[in-house]
Order: sequence, then structure tokens, then C-alpha cells
Amino acid sequence: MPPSLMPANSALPAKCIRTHLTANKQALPVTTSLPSSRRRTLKRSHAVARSDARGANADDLKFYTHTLCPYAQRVTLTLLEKGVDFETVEVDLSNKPRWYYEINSLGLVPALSWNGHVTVESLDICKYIDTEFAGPALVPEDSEGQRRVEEIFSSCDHVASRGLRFLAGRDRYWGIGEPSLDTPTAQADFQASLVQLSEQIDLHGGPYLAGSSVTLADLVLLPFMERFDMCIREFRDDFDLRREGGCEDITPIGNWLELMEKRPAAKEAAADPAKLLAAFKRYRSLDFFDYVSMTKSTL
Ligand SMILES: N[C@@H](CCC(=O)N[C@@H](CS)C(=O)NCC(=O)O)C(=O)O
Repeated sequence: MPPSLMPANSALPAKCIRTHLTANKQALPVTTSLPSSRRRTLKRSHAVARSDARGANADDLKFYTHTLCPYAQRVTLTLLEKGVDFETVEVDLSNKPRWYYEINSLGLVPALSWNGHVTVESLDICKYIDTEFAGPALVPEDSEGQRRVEEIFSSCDHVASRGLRFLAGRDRYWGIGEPSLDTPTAQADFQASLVQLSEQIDLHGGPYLAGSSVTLADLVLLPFMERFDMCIREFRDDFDLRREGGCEDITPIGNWLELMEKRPAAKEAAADPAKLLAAFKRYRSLDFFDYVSMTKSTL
């Protein structure tokens, strides 16, 4: 990470050191900053892994995360919605520990380790959790439902990338330049992507993205929409995300956001808005640390 991009006065919480045992029982230092109240110990009835029947349990499930990362928040939401017991390992991305590259060679959070098997990439992790653990199904079991959710994943990607471009702009990767809040094309593109998503909600009957019950599609989009909403409220008085920027009435996407925010999992998984805003003002980035890997791979 270039020193100029290093968050010297990082707003991250103070860290403490724990011990982490790898599969080969080698002790590795792990930094964690989660208050003990957030290390979840759910009732065993909520923490049943599908493969419990084969003798495994969810107790050794470790979730590598960063408190501000929207991709990691997708996974937190999925774990909470499923009611899976897990241990959180907060990775200090501003001073990434070397041992973390053994977990994910790209050095990115989130990662999930369970039964000696590590999964990376947020969407893959969410799908893995849904498949491996008991609890409410977050992808429909019928092929038509699965196709619908896959299609919505693409729309979510579209909205997320348009939102990031509108709010943070291309230059965010370099930590330089002004944010793109005023770029008319980026704004129009973002608005169009919101309208499209609202139409999709209508098409499937709402109120969730894929119909009447919550699915992974809702969970992968929510962290980004919360961040966009927060940023727009802070910096724009002429744009309301819940009205797609222009409509008089609250739109399906606005209703969706209100509905999602009321879910207990969403409340528990939400990042601290003050820290998110502080980081946005500092880095002009809403996927806060991604520009670091972009820098590494682009140079
Ligand atoms: N495509 C990845 C993106 C993950 C990602 O970009 N994570 C950021 C934090 S929000 C990260 O770990 N950055 C560290 C780095 O770039 O070195 C996913 O969906 O899991």
C-alpha cells in the first residue's frame, strides 16, 4: 500500500490481539476490534450447520471482515439472516497482517473459513453459506426462482457500479481528484439503473427484489444502497435516492430500502455511519479499500 494512501489517523477502532490456529495448528496473530457483545453466540438451535448430520459444527466458522467493507457486510447479513453462529476476525486493512495472505492470497476481505475450507469473494461466500447451513433458504429452490435471483444479481451489480461512479468517480482509485457528484452523465446513469431496478421489483410483485421474501439479491445490494443513501443525504439536497432522484412519490426501491432497514439483521450488520462518512470524505471511496488492490494490480 503506498504510504500516501495509508490512513495514518485511521478512524478504525482500537485493536486487540488474539490467537488463531490454522489447519496445521500453527499459531498466527489475528487482530480483532469487535466488542465482545458482537461476537455472536447464538442458541445452538439457530446455529445448526447442514452438515451437522455428518458430525461437523458451526463453531469453528471464522469470518474475516472489516467493519466498513460493504462486501463483508453482505456476508454478515447472510450469516445473521440464516442464524448461523460465527466468530468474527477483524482484519486491519490499513496495516494488513502478512498471515492474512495465507487466508486470501489477494489480501481482500471478506473471507470465510470453515472446516478447513476457505471461501473468498462475497457473492460466492453468501451462496456457500446459504447452501451449507440450515435456516431460511435465501435462494429459491426452483430453477425459475434461481434464474430470477441470478438476473437480479446482475442488476444489483449494475446499480452498485453506477452508484460508485456517480458518488466517488474513477479517480477514487488513486486517492486524488474531486468526487464525481456533479457529473451529469454519471447521475443520469445511476438514476436510470434505479428506475430499472424499481421496474424489476414491480415485475416480480415486490416488496423484495425477487418477490415476496428476502433473498441473497436483497442482501448483496443493501450495503451499497445504504452507503449511497447516506452520501447523497450528506452532499446533495436535490437528489433523493428513495425517489430515484426525481419522482414525487417514494418508489419501489425507496420502499424496499425502508423495509430492509427494519430487518433485525440489517440493524445489527450496519456499519457506523459516522465512520463511513469520515472514510468517504477522506478517500472519496465507498468500497473503502478497493483502490489499494486496484493500485497494486494496475501499476
Ligand atoms: N470482489 C471482492 C471485493 C472485496 C474488496 O474489495 N474488499 C476490500 C474492502 S471493502 C478489501 O479487502 N481491500 C483490501 C485491498 O484492496 O488490499 C468481493 O466481492 O469480496
